[in-house]
Amino acid sequence: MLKLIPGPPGYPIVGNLFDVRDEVPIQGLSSLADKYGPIYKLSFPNAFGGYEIVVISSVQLLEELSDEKRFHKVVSAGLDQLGGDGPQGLFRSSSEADPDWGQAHRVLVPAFGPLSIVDMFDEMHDIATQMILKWARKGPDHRIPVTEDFTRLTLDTIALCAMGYRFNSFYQEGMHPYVKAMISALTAANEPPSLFGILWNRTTGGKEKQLQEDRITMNTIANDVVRQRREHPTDKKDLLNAMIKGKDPKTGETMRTELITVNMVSFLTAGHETTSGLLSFAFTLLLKNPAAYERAQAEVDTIVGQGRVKVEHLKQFEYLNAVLRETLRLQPTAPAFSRGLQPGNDEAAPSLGGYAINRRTKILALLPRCHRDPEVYGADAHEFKPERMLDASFSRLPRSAWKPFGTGVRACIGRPFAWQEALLVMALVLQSFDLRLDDPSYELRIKQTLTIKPRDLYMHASPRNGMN
Ligand code: MNH
Repeated sequence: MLKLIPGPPGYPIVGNLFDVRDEVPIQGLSSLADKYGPIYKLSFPNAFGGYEIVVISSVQLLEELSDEKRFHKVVSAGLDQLGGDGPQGLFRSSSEADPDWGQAHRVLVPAFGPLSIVDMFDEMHDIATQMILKWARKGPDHRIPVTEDFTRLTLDTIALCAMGYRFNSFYQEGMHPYVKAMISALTAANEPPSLFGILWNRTTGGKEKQLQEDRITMNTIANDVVRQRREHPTDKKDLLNAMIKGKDPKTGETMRTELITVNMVSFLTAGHETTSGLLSFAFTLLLKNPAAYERAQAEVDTIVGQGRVKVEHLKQFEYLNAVLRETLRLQPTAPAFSRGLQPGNDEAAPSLGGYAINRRTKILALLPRCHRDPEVYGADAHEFKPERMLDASFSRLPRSAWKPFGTGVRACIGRPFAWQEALLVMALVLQSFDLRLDDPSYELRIKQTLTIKPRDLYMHASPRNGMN
């Protein structure tokens, strides 16, 4: 006999709308988990029959949800709004059966593989050095807006590595029109839906027009870059050339321009916010935990000394690796992902964890909770302890204990890219500066757009001796 999923009662017409209207949506969802447990249900009735979201918060449930035979990715409302009509990029494709997803996946998996990423190291180093120089020039009294500077860094890095394009964010106060449009689109997409929107199955808070304009701006600029590359071919090893030249091993076909453009836009978007958040959280957590900070800096000093950070160094950074893993455990910057029943799943009575679900149920894996499951991580699950993420213990964790990059065939394609970039930047910053918080009593607060970042975080950087 399948059990019924508990959940807040809700109201007529609006259902549970008011239960999730938190300024930081994942915090609202987490409080509900405190009240209703590791699996609960929210309902949103509307003129089209409505939908149901089931929120899960334990490693065991996440393990079951990760079964690719039974479940697959479904596109959540937040992601859906970013898109628009026309072909879908990798990220937003609603089905693995979509031939556009299949083609882009097969063409891009090698381009995102560890070997190709190593080729991007020098360009990553170029942009990271721009940030280091800026901090050094501004000196120790400068109040570094941490999340803003890391966002400049990650955005410039993905644009340069993906398509040889320089936004030069460290050399200007104003924003590039692409960046302006992208921020505006991300803000609009994050607007909570109005009551009207819920009733009419529209997920944006009346920002349709704004989103439309922003999408056109981004597409036009990206399309222009693709066109210019086609007119002036290069042999640069980047994602754009991989898409222009790559033949789908299954069909032998190359990607059409429209699809290349839409994927380019999705890399620029998916490829910067999460990594910027990761770096911001990593430094916050280190600054709040001086012993970990010292161990991380000592590792860089031992392995690199005062010379140039090289790609060969990265795999020796065992402790930095653990710091990044532990950061994404506590603060998974893409804090949730959605799955639903696999179309081919013909279970007569679909279920999850012994609870009844239905064909259209969206299941949300609430990562900050799953990642702090006391069954797996113990009573100190809320504490920052990179030691528990060193290879020896990391490899012994249950498979679904750490899923900041999602799961299955739709897991993050940019993981090796993000990891190389984050390790390099950590090493360069720790090698070059002694850091301190602007407000020594800063307590971590969270700001959520689609991703999460620390709010109001400022620090100071004093150049260390022998900086180069
Ligand atoms: Mn990324 C998918 C997290 C960096 C490009 N990414 C995902 C998913 C998660 C995720 C979670 C799965 C989402 C879902 O199931 O709905 N990504 C991250 C994190 C970082 C990150 C935490 C950095 C830290 N991602 C990057 C970078 C790029 C990128 C960098 C590009 C350069 N991610 C993608 C793409 C997908 C994805 C593309 C979609 C893959 C697919 O659906 O086939």
